[in-house]
Amino acid sequence: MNYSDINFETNIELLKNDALIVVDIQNDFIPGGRLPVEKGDEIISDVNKVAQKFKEAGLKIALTQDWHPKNHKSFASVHPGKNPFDEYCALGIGPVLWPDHCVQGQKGAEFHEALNTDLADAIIRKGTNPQIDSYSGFVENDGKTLTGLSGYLSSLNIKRIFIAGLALDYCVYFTAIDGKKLGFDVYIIIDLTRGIDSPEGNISKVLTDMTKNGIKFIKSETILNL
Ligand code: VGL
Ligand code: ZN
Repeated sequence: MNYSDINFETNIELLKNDALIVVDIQNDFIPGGRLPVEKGDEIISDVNKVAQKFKEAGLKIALTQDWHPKNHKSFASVHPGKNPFDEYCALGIGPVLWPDHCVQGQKGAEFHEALNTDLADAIIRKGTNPQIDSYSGFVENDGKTLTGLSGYLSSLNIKRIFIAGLALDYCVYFTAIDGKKLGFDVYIIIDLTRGIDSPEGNISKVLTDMTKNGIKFIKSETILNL
């Protein structure tokens, strides 16, 4: 499935049980960083505008932050002989290994300076267990350990989540899938995402999978024109 095959929801209003989730807009995922997502910088100014809309509507905004201890098991550098993007599968790690990225306390783990973090109500850090990755903002890659994001949203009676950020085929995708499994109505603001596409074809695969799972897609203009 290509971007051009997406069916967009156009009849959207912001409602009181909505929240915005902004995934991993951190220096290491932006061109110049250690795990750069191509054109990742292009989404930031409109993410801020959408966040402003949510704020004006009195709605919550949560950011996720990839936040790894150094020597995280997802880093190729901790596996002798392995290189970034090599295939590797272990419980909670894989299907590929990554360059060192988003190391706790380092510049690469900070939110990009263009992102308006003042608008955030909550920041959820993930990937903090050295042995287990967390692509999803909700559940670690062991499939069971919660980050707390679902509790935060549920306690506020949030029913519908809108997701933007990086990377489409990893953290955005898994956040969307888990959000849906946890009972939220999930919308991806597709033009406010960019993907890694590793292995090649991964973006196409996740677009198909999200569609099959009842995740919906909108364009940022639909929100910005409200
Ligand atoms: C991500 C790979 C490793 C992401 C995080 O934010 O999509 N991808 N860690
Ligand atoms: Zn990571």
